[in-house]
Amino acid sequence: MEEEKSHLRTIIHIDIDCFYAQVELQSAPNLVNEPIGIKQKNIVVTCNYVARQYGIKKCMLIADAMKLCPKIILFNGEDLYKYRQASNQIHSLLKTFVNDVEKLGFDENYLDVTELVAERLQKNKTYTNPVGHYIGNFNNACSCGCHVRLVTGSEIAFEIRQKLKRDLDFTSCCGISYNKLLAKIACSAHKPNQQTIMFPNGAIKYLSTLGDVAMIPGIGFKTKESLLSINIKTVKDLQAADIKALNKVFKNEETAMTVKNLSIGICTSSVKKSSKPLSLGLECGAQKISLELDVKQKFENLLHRLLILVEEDGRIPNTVKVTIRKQGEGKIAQKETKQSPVSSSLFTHPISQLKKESINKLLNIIMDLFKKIVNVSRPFHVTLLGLSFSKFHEKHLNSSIASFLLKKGDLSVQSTTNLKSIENFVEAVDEKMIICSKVDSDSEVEPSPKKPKLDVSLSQIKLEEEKNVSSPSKLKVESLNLNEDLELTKNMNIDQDTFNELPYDIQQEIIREYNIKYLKMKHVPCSKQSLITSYCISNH
Ligand code: DCP
Ligand code: MG
Ligand code: MG
Repeated sequence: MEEEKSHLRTIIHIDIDCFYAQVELQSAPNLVNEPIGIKQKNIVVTCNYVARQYGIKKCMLIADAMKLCPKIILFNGEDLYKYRQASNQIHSLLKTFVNDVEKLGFDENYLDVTELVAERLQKNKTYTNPVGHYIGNFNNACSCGCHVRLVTGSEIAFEIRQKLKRDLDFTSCCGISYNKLLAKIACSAHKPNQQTIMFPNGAIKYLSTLGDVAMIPGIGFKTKESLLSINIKTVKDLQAADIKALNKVFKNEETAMTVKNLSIGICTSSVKKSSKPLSLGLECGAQKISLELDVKQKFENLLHRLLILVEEDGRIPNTVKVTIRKQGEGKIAQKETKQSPVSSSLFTHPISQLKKESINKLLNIIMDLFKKIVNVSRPFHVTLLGLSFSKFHEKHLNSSIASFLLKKGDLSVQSTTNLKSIENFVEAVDEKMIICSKVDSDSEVEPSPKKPKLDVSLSQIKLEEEKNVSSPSKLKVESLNLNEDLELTKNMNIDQDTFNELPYDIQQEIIREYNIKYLKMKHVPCSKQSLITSYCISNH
């Protein structure tokens, strides 16, 4: 009875078939029946299902793939721009069905369709058959009524897959169950372009056929190692494991129970609505960078690429951060970071029309930060350069404080950098580029290009265990006197450094309160503040 309470939700897990390959084939539809692969460095990161018939697998060495299928056509997949764009379109389409959509990686999403199912069942009481495949005994229905809910969920999943095909031309797979774990496992049961329901009466048996414990989403490398130490290798072994033995190895009863529960299909994790990342960043690694000119050029490349991400994101960043890995003599290389506020006025939208002067200003800030970490008057050896933007705020440039604070100089610049030239620029970058966008949940982990995947099943596991969330740097913010908001705060009798460390929203709240106070006092101290004041009047 207690178990049945856990069947109340209806969750859909959706995964796009051979994602990168489908994206590439959209611009080469004549190749749809040919074996194609997507390469990053010396690896085929994915391939279409025609190529899979030759035995080619995801993350195979190109040399091995060529042996299996010499006529395979390879696309270069090192620039993630198209994939990221498609990924965002897919996520937006899914959000037209329900609000609660959690993005997992580039091509996977969870949808909690519990309410939608309830609405449909209320309107339409007729009992329908499952759409697609199912695991478990459909005729031996659970007394809690979840069979009917899951069948309704399978209708919704079918509609979603149809819409994805019709609107965005992607085929996909869906798993439908009463929790995230089982929905994800069901999704992989029949591929490609199919869907599967996992009924509760089929879950334990199906899980026992998965083999390696690492096949369970949520069991990562460390957990697998701990389990191996007590000779638990397969899901079946884990299902039969003595909880006392697990308590001993994990030294924590809760963890032991969670791990054991996963093996029998119990998972209480909720679908967390994906939010935008806290920061957007890129890194560029190299054997040796020792000239200031090279550093500047590499930062310029990173900046152009990063601005494309900012454009797609749609928000305006308020802080820029530089990361450097220095190779000291005889010392172990360590990463160092410095950050600085940046003025909103530098970011006009669309970014494609960003003024050259703004880009140069940003580059100067970046180089100043670099020089705070590296003494360029002496020989230096850097092996990694990183750039990120953070402290975002939603853009409403026409009505925001930022637009009132636009500097006259920023408006007078003529030349623009268009997006096409930015893209061309990006192609010229040959070092390993790593997207290091960290998010405030485990929802989006973007695959790094050119990175061999040692174990496909392990890297797929991103549920609870391997949260790799970077905390915002606690480094003191160096004011470069370029942020008008900050200039304003100098009049406000508050500690500048403390103010710099505050999240953007709170900074704005303080400024707003300050101005409201001034309004009450009928005193407007300077022209910039009077602009903010007028903003306050028109918006409150
Ligand atoms: N990817 C990557 N590096 C990895 C794993 C994946 O670059 N180590 C990329 C290529 C894939 C995309 O992420 O197209 C989605 O990963 P999937 O595991 O979902 O693989 P596919 O969508 O390609 O194939 P499938 O049909 O098996 O889902
Ligand atoms: Mg996929
Ligand atoms: Mg996937």
